[in-house]
Amino acid sequence: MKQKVTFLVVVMFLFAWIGCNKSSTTPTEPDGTMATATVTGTITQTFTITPTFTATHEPLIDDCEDNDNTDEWGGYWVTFDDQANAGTSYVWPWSDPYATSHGLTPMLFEMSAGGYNSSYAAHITGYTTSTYQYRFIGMGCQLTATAGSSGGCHDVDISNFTGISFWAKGDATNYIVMIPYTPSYPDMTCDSASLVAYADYGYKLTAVPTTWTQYTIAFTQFTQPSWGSIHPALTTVLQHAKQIQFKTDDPPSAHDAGVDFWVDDVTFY
Ligand SMILES: [Ca+2]
Ligand SMILES: [Ca+2]
Repeated sequence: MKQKVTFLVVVMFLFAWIGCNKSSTTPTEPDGTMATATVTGTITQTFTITPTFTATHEPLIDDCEDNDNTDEWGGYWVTFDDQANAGTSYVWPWSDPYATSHGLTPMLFEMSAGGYNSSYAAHITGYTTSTYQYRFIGMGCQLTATAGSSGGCHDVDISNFTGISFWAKGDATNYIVMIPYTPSYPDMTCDSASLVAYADYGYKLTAVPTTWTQYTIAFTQFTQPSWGSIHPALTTVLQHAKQIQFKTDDPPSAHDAGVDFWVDDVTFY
């Protein structure tokens, strides 16, 4: 933006005799007329503002090698379970609801030793129980620092990427990678329910092998479950992404005996 401001300032000094100040004098011209001072100036200001609000991210979400609970996009790794559905499924690292309901101090996500060709990876263990019919546990990597904060809940537009790639290993059961669609800033009820009644876009990872396996999934391969009744465009969901989730998938009972799921080198492409 360029703005040119020109000021023409004309100041006329008029001195009036008030009568009480006998020492004051009135400037006069040689011919005796009252003096008039004229000041003329030009002020030119030129400035340019270049917007820098377009955040650019490297595609890598996390290779987990710094062994902390945050990813390269500034978000947090988290776990979740069906405690909020009155379920009793268990995930390690603990979900906050599990810790709270058991009188435990909530724990930060911990990476596990033994990544894909590397030192660390994200890993969950645990089990599901039939207490909640649609039982589940899972983990997610948030894509903004405030994605899980009720005072922030900022999303990010990932629609410029083609898809997501990662290495995973499991226990020969089914998991699903999902992009939850939840309210985001400036809607401050952002911790409320899913915008699609939990029928999120996802891609099923069938019988995840017990050895590291690479998955490369175009977003166009993500679909909503057949029972979903709310169908936003995939692009809309990608434009308001807050988290990538990895969750146990049908059949639910398959995970009652135990869960062992790893993921590493999570990246968009
Ligand atoms: Ca790693
Ligand atoms: Ca990290």
